[in-house]
Amino acid sequence: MLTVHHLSNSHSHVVLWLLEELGVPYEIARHQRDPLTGRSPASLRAIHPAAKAPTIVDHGIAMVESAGIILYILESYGESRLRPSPSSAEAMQFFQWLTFIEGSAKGPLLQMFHALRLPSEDGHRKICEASAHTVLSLIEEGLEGRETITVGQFTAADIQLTFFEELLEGVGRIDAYPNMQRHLTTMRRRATYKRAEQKGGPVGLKQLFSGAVSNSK
Ligand SMILES: N[C@@H](CCC(=O)N[C@@H](CS)C(=O)NCC(=O)O)C(=O)O
Repeated sequence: MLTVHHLSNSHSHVVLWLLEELGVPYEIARHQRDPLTGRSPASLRAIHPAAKAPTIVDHGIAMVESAGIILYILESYGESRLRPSPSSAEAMQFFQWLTFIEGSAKGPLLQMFHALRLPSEDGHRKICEASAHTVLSLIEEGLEGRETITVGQFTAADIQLTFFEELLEGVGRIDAYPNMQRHLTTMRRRATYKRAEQKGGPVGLKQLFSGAVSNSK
């Protein structure tokens, strides 16, 4: 059976949520963040040297990297659910957004988070804020007039996007992006999102981004 090595209050919530959506049986092995640094513990490093969440083990092999894990689960257990039909316009959107979030958007978001400690007139801070705004605006436009990031269909890309929006909320900037805020609110209402939280613990990134544990991502 597939095992999710679940780090408390982390990106591995998306894997629990995806498995809940698909109704795929899984086991959870729990790992706690270091209470001071927020970093993952040695127990997670023992499973995979990256020591990152999400980590899964299937077929006796440990795997990291959320977009790859999502695609692996869809391909192995999804039976064509939570993704558009192949070779369609929607499939192009789906693959783009699923990979854009961790590939192009998260780096600028985290750089902005660190730069926000600098004075507001600092030049480096301004550059970081501008480059984060560029990628955030693309996602915001992608959600314009839509409930889901792929036209007309809730997909695993919405699950991946939701965690990104939780990061943006944790950084304190989601108010500037109403479409993302609306999407986040809608996604949090899903029964499967709540079930994943019941099993894995709450997702609350504001506290993670505040003060002493700011080095946690
Ligand atoms: N690009 C990776 C990012 C993984 C990542 O940074 N995960 C965070 C949790 S949200 C983590 O493991 N933090 C603890 C640490 O780095 O020690 C992915 O998408 O899986």
